[in-house]
Amino acid sequence: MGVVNVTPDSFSDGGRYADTPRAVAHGRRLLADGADLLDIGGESTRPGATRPLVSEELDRVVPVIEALAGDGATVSVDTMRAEVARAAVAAGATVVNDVSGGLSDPGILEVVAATGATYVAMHWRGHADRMERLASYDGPGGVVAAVRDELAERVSAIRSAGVSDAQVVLDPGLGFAKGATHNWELLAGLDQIAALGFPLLVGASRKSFLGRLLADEAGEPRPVDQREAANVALTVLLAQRGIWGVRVHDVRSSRDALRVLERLAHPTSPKESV
Ligand code: PMM
Repeated sequence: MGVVNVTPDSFSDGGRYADTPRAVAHGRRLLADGADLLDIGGESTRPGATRPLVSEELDRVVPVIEALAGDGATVSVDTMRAEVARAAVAAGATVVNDVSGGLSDPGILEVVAATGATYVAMHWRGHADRMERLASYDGPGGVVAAVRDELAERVSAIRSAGVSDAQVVLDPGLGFAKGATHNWELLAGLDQIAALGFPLLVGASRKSFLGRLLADEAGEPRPVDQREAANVALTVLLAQRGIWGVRVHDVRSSRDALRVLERLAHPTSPKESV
């Protein structure tokens, strides 16, 4: 899944694709790089971010979805709002990626049920202005058990809204009300989340826990645009564990790594011309 943030304030790409032509061009580049799915978002969820108006979010994502779905791309909308999800599906999106898992605007589940869209339900505890205060996981089993149990509660709500299990993908929500250690524990304990019985999506790309891992001797985190090799390592490891998808900003590097894995799985079937 390649990320197209049509926002002026995302931590990961800092507003580079904030207008329709640049966002569409970026989406096309990600497709050429081998993306299976494009995730179009109009709201930044970086810690401390304030929310856009519904009208602003619609103006950002709908024209981009129309253009990219019109090209034949499989498109996902990254939104927490029912109204935006409805307009996005009407514009050609077939996946609704809701970082709140239906907690922010429960009406989004009815939109998913009515349209038959695939629904990514991410683990979430609160909006960006307060999520850092919600990063405590003191119960038995720590962060992995808490995320598993809270996602299981979301699955109950999703089913109650009439969404079928076949539509659902779960996501542990790295960085959302989670510190760096929580993220690593979740990645190590992903099998416990997979045991809920749904495909998994993971978004690690460019996040600050990778910057901290790669910090310099003075403790300065590695800048956002220099964390790609670490992200590719995760893409490979997660693919080997059978994950449904990885949400990445640089599609080409992850796709190249997956091609190496695929080639190694079939070493004797010659494909290259030399
Ligand atoms: N992370 C971000 C935004 N949307 N959606 C899902 N399903 N999973 C994630 O981890 C996720 C997401 C934040 O990253 P960005 O600002 O670079 O898009």
